[in-house]
Amino acid sequence: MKCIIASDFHLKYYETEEDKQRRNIIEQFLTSLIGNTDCLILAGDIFDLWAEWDNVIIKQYFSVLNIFFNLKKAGCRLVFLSGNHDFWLDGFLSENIGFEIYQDDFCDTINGKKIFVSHGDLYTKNDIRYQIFRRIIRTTFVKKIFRIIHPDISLRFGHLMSRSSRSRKDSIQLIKQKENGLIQKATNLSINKDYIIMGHSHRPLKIQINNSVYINSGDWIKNYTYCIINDSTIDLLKFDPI
Ligand SMILES: [Mn+2]
Repeated sequence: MKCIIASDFHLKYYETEEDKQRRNIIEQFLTSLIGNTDCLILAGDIFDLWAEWDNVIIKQYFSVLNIFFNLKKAGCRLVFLSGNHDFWLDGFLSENIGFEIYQDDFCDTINGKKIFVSHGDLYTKNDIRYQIFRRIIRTTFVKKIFRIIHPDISLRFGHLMSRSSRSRKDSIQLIKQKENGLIQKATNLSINKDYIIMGHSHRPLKIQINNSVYINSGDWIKNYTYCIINDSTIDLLKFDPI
């Protein structure tokens, strides 16, 4: 059984030329999986922002959503874990495309190996303020407020929010601290999991912890990396576009 795990595409709805090129590479990658992949697990921050209304989805995501739909039609199991950018999921991905949706963690046994997948934002550090913020922003109440406003206006606002959070450059020390939080979580899990996979740090990594393997799936802004489970092996690979 072939299982692919990827995270942090950060697909945008207001695209620069660079974003378009990135999306082309991501679409090439996803298309290459159709018909030869049994399971695709998306481990968060696939969309730079996800929102949907009773009758509306974001049209700029159409081409990628179409590839997911074709993957599903070709018999691929689809799993979607929310990240810290795409959590207001309201049924489109599950009902119209066929994703299984998970808000925090995903555990399963694949090829006889116990796997744990999570985006990672919950585990970067012991940050109570973030955990409270995370809980509040995911409530139906906040989601409804965002949805009351016309999509063209609320999405512009969402774009500004996402841009300002990105322009806040984290220091090397903070990045290291985040990465260490993920490794710490992986170490705790290594007692009863074979493969532990997370994203969020945007820094691809594969290390052995006790008898387990911890992989960080990296990102599709700089690294274009993904994780593959084939038979009884796990690997971290880089996608080479044509
Ligand atoms: Mn993230």
